[in-house]
Amino acid sequence: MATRTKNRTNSQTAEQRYRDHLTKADHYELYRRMWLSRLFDETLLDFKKKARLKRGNLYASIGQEAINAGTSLPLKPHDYISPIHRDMPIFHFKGMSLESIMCQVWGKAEAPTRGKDSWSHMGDLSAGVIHSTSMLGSTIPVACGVAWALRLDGKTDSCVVAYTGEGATAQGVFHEGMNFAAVHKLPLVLIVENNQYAYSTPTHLGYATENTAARASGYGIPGWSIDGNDVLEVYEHTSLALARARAGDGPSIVECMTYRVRGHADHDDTRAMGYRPVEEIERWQKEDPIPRYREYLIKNKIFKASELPSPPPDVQKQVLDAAEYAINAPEPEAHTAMEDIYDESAGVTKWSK
Ligand SMILES: Cc1ncc(C[n+]2csc(CCOP(=O)(O)OP(=O)(O)O)c2C)c(N)n1
Repeated sequence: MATRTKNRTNSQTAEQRYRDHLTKADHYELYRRMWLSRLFDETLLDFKKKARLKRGNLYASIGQEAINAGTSLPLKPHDYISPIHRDMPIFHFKGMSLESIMCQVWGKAEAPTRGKDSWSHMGDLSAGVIHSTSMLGSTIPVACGVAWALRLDGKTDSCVVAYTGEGATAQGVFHEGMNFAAVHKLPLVLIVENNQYAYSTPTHLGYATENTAARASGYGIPGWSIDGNDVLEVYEHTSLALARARAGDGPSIVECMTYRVRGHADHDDTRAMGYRPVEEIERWQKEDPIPRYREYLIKNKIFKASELPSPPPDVQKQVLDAAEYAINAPEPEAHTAMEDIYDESAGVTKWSK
């Protein structure tokens, strides 16, 4: 695992200098976002256990909260994200309401897909969230397409941040997308959430390079493999990659080394204990990004311990209220099942029996 420089010196690197721009309010926002991510997952897992949520699989990002918070804070409203299944809290940080995300989880009429699809298979272009799908790796060329369109439209200050797991970097389309982005210097930042397992496949069976950031040199672009459980390190490198993209210098890869604390999804939790060494799980639990950051904030006298409740009660209430909102929201009506499927304005004929 990459380690962070403990004592900052005058010879800070370009990416480290971004930390100095953070205000006290920014630090609290990073802390809040990490807790919101944790509570989002824990609340849904609890609701499922209690049968108050009876559908779908839950792909938790527990342990990966530093990535959710650190990559989302530097984004501007006119940027876009191309997220994947473990990024549900980031949909919210990019501008979608927690209520609409919860309605998607419960399949309600108010959900972006109006109950037609599950979990992260949704998007909202008005918030800058590109629709996420199950086709891992294929999200990269789609993100490149959006970045290309931004360029053609002259929107030089807008970037696309695409997320992927380390497993999906082995897909052919991933390579084609990254190569295309590099050749055309597209404003793309790729965040690799390297949580050490692609379902039950460990990294040494997934790639033979030292890490997935090493692939960047094959595309002729910068790649950093960083401590993905250190929210400030994630924030710094995302900020640097975004600055490069906005300046027209093209894409970069930020690989965040982290750990998938639970199974692939909730149905895999028990089995996951079997395919991972217990010592490995315990070692990574000690790297929990939330207490690590809390300790940093207190040690560096940015906050007093009493100012950092764990969890912050207002965040807990926000998540619970949004879940209750979805539970009480109306179910979709049957006739809406065939709506928004075909673009009839483009002459596509509606399916009929
Ligand atoms: C093209 C494709 N192949 C297989 C799958 C099935 N699948 C869903 S998630 C997953 C594991 C992905 O691992 P990784 O990319 O490392 O992300 P993680 O789930 O670990 O965050 C697989 C194999 C899929 N959705 N799409």
